[in-house]
Amino acid sequence: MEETHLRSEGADDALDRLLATTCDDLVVASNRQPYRHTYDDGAVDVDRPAGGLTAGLDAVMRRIDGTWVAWGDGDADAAVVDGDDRVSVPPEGDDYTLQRLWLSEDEVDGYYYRISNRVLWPVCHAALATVDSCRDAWSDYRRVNDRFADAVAADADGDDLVWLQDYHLALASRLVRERSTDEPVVAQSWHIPWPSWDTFRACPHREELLRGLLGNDLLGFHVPRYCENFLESVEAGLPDAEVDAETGRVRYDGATTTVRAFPMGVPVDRIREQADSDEAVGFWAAFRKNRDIDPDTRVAVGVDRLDYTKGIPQRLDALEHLLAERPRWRGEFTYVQVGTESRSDIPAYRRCQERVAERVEAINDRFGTDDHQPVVYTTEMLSNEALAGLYRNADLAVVSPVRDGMNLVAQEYVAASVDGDSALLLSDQAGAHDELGQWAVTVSPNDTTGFARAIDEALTMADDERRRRMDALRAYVADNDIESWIRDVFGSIQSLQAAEV
Ligand code: GDG
Repeated sequence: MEETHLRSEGADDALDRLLATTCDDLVVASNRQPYRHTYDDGAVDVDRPAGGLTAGLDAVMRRIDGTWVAWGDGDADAAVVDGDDRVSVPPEGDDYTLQRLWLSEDEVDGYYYRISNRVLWPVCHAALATVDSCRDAWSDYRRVNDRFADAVAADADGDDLVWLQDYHLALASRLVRERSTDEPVVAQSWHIPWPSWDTFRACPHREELLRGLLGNDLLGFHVPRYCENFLESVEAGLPDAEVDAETGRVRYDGATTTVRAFPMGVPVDRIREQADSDEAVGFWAAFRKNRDIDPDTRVAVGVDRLDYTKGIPQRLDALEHLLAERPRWRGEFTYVQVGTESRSDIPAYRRCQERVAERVEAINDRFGTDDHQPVVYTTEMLSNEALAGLYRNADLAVVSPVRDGMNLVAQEYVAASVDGDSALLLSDQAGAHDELGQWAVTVSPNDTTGFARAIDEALTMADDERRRRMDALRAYVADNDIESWIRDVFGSIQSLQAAEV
């Protein structure tokens, strides 16, 4: 295949070579866009990807001159696109094309707020009591997937690769296939858990979702357990499908989908640099001073979107139990919670925000003094450098979702722990635990007593044991970073292509 779009080739850069030899062109589609234009005092401003998935994919797109299709949700987005709704990004580099889709208010409500976030999110996180009935919203979800598929198919030729992201686009791969005259390879990464069939069967749209996802040539989940759950769901939910659990292949409607696990990683080198930066040092010094965090106290940190799956109230219960049962930590221990606002239009999220604020206040009322607040809470969105400074200076990270996928915060914390002397507490309900659990201190998020004991254990762990575990975590996270994830996905696509020849 031609290497027409290779940008930065270096002898040692195997990733560039892999990207260039896998496809002529790459078309990525996701709900969230990598750059968002907004008005600020009449001038146009650009928001950039803060972290996680979008930043990782942006780095790939900058290496290939591809197209990224996404919902244009910025108030100045329409002002900067050309006649075909395209804009070159990043603004200073013109490295690739961002193709924007405009969604009506009704479409945003039905596709994004209702089906994506009030049906699929709770179903996949096994929070069935939170699933909304969502009446006629399914037609919006279908229509928006259709519009994404139209945009993608218009851009993708036979030698191209279409890479769909996440649960917002579950129907898109089949629709792309129906619309494409050539046959691009279609892959999809699912970034949240896939539940057992016994849970998934509660989804009102289960058959259409399974059929939609089987339009992919390659379907990636975070860990092998989610692949097994998906294959089990296909077997039970689509009697016409032939499932080979050994190879992870499904034959359905004349085509084959390969199902694989790709545990997602984080940009380790960049996070290490951020943790070492002057801004990180400055942030931590100022934050500690402004929030009265005594330099002699031990510090734990939690960083989460304010989402009911992240288990923040349960974590605060455990912290309160710790302070009640182990008085030695009163005045000697500070827990910093960064809780960024998320999906506030949804009642379950507003309840989560209120509950977190109430629990923080109750603990500080009970155990706080004039000199010391045991819980420091901020809803401010921190810069990546500030976040890395916080991670680096915390003795402990508490990552305790009631259900979660790869949880990037756990990995970012490890990457930023450049001094190697901190500890990670990790919920056994996170997919990340399948990978990192052997070196973390494991918690069961709803077991308040055991959770409090685990925090105490992490705080009192012998130095050499803590270092041994953190060294192993750091090595794992460095070996399995975001580039390695992308290499694995593209490597699998190449294997599929080779098998077809
Ligand atoms: C979903 C899945 C899966 C948060 N506050 C700030 C900030 N963040 C960044 C973190 C991290 C990201 O947000 C959160 O990522 P998580 O993985 O922890 O959680 P979800 O948002 O639920 O992500 C998850 C992920 O998709 C990717 O596949 O791993 O399982 O649920 O990157 O750093 N970043 C900055 N300031 C903040 O205040 N800069």
